[in-house]
Amino acid sequence: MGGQGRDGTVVGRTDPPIRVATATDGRYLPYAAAMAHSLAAHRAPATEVELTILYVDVTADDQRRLERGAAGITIHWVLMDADSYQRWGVEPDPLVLAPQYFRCLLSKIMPATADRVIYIDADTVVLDDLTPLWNWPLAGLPVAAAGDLMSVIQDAISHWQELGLDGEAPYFNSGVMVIDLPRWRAEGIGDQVLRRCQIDRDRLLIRDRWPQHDQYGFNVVLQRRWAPLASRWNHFPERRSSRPGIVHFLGDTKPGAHRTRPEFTRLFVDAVDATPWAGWRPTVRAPAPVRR
Ligand SMILES: [Mn+2]
Repeated sequence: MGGQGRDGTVVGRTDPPIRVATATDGRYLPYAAAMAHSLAAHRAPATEVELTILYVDVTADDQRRLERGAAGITIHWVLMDADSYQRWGVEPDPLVLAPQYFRCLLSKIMPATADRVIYIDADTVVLDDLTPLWNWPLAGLPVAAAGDLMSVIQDAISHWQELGLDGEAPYFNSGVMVIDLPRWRAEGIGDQVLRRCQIDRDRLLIRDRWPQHDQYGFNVVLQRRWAPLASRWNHFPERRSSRPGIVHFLGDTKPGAHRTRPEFTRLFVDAVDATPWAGWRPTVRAPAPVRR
């Protein structure tokens, strides 16, 4: 299928479709619904999108409800319970049965013919067509990602020296990743990340406070081996931006939270209210009282 572009050139449909993956459990489902809706609503009409949702604790009824809010894209559901892990040859350690770790299994789950997938966390809204992200140059590296709020390894991993890391190497956020699947398969990157997190399971917090989950393992395994994404593809809602492509409500900056800029909370509200979860709002903690 194709059409005529404004300048008369033939505009083909993207072939293969843009493949996107996300992860959720029952608790995060309204986020996943808002993300899927925003992904469908902001794609260019000629862009075909397939969304694979890695899930646990989501009923068949809720799967159909989510699909109703995301008309125009194809959705595949993949159950991520202990049995599935075992089938994919991954030890179902309770630590890694959480949705944060589901992305580590993507190279086993995506079809063997797929060369790429864009992973996007569920706590996001997509505000643009993903074609530029889909075509992002990886320069032979396994992944492209954007820098985290913690800019370098030594800010996030206190025992970096013990691990033989370079403290000055940049630290990335694993919430949006463009993934080269053949390279992941060849190097067993997902398995390496899971193993690293299991070995260091008691050290996955920054300053004993902010859990890093998979992101810890990715940064240890892929130090200086990731291509930088423009920050507009993983924008943090406490910062200003006139044109973000994806807003990521990470950590304490959930929609409605005190550090989240109101224009980004509004974008989330618009997205979730266009789904069968209309009216749902995250529970956010009030800012900590001033200590006397
Ligand atoms: Mn996130």
